[in-house]
Amino acid sequence: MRLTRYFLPVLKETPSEAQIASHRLMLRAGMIKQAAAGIYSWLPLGFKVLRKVENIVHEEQARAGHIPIQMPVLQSADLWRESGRYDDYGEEMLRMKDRHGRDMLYTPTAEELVTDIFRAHVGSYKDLPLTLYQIQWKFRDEIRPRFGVMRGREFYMKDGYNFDLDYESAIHAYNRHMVSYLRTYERMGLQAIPMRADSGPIGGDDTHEFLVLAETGESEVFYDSAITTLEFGEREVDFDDRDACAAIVKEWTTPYARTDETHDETLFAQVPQERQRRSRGIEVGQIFYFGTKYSEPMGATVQGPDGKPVPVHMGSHGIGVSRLLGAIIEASHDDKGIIWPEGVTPFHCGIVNLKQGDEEADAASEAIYSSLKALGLDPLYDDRDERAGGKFATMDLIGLPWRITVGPRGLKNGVVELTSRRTGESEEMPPEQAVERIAQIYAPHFSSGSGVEPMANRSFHTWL
Ligand code: 5CA
Repeated sequence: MRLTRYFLPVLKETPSEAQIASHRLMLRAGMIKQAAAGIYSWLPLGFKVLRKVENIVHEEQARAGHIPIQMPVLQSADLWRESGRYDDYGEEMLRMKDRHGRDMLYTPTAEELVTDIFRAHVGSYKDLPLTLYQIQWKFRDEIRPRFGVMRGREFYMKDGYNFDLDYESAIHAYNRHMVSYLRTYERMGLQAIPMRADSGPIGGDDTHEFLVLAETGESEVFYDSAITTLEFGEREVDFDDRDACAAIVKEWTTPYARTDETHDETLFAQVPQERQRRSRGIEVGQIFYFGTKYSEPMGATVQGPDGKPVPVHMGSHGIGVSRLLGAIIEASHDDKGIIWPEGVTPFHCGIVNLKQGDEEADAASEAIYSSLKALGLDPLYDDRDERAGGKFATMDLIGLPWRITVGPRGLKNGVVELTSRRTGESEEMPPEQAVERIAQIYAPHFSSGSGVEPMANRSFHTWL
């Protein structure tokens, strides 16, 4: 993309309504614009990152064997009356009437609707296990929407629902979700710690929240620092292997880690003192096992092996897709702006032409731009006729992890400059070598994993 053709409405001033870095930076970098309290339009740069985060979620759900569907945002109140939640949910639920006077609502979550799909189409235990999920807009009329996309009223969420014959199978589904979430967050450059939590209006006994440690987080957390040394990495997991999944869950749930809702001072005191940490965290996901809470009242049963109908065991599993953008920025920024992890960056690198209009600088920048694109990479070329300082400031603000700087002086010696946004370190090298380096950096991030290939050879949506 050429910056002169793009729509990147960056702000010079710090917006006064933004209290935390991620909100400030998302507004300043032209990623979002508030449409109403807690409701945002996603501008091109923000929308691109949202799609990248969403794509990682889809890929990791596919890896775990979960199946994508799409349910509507507007739902009839009738199903919610069946489960008893229409009255229970309270003022967070946005309610409305259609022209016939029928009660409708904007979905805050979708246990009822997915259970209705299940009971209509699944009749036998032989069709289990089944996990359906969607990534869809939700609405919760939060009393205090704040911190931008972090606590919105309209927000984008991945919600998944497992249907299993018995408790053991449902716990395996719970474990499978925990394992797949660990890898999902790591691919976004985040450490998200599973912590025992409280189930709130979703209900159920077993639940873990995933928290990204950050000063500005809304949850108070208590944990054993040993948990922060765990890394999922490139493990190959057989998601059908119950013991393998359970072992990974054990690894992550053995060190003490709880939110204030379930914190237990006596247990915490058993953690060696030098490893006890109290901090704050951003909740970027939550998994629940709630057994037959919805299947029983809604009659979601299957014929068991003995021919008798049994209510299915269920759980639901959420990821705060839009909130994740805020969490990633909270975890990765500096005074100058955002620092995107390679896994979610909106563009793979920036190209800064220091002297637009100079024949050699223009030609070299164009050559780098087209070589990167030919390799299937997605560069942002700042081809504006602007001062170098202004161009650097924009690049630093929008946080592309790598920048190639092209100027007449370097070109006289046959070099351009490759700069890391994270470390600020620069290296001079011939243009072809800079292109090669960018290609190597991103090779592991392509879906195929086999290196950088021309776009046409890659399947972009491996989850479909
Ligand atoms: N039905 C279950 C799981 S599918 C559910 O709704 N879980 S939840 O309430 O925990 O929400 C899932 C995730 O959505 C949360 O972990 C959080 O990351 C995100 N989320 C919840 N409320 C908001 C909000 N107001 N703004 C942005 N993200 C939110």
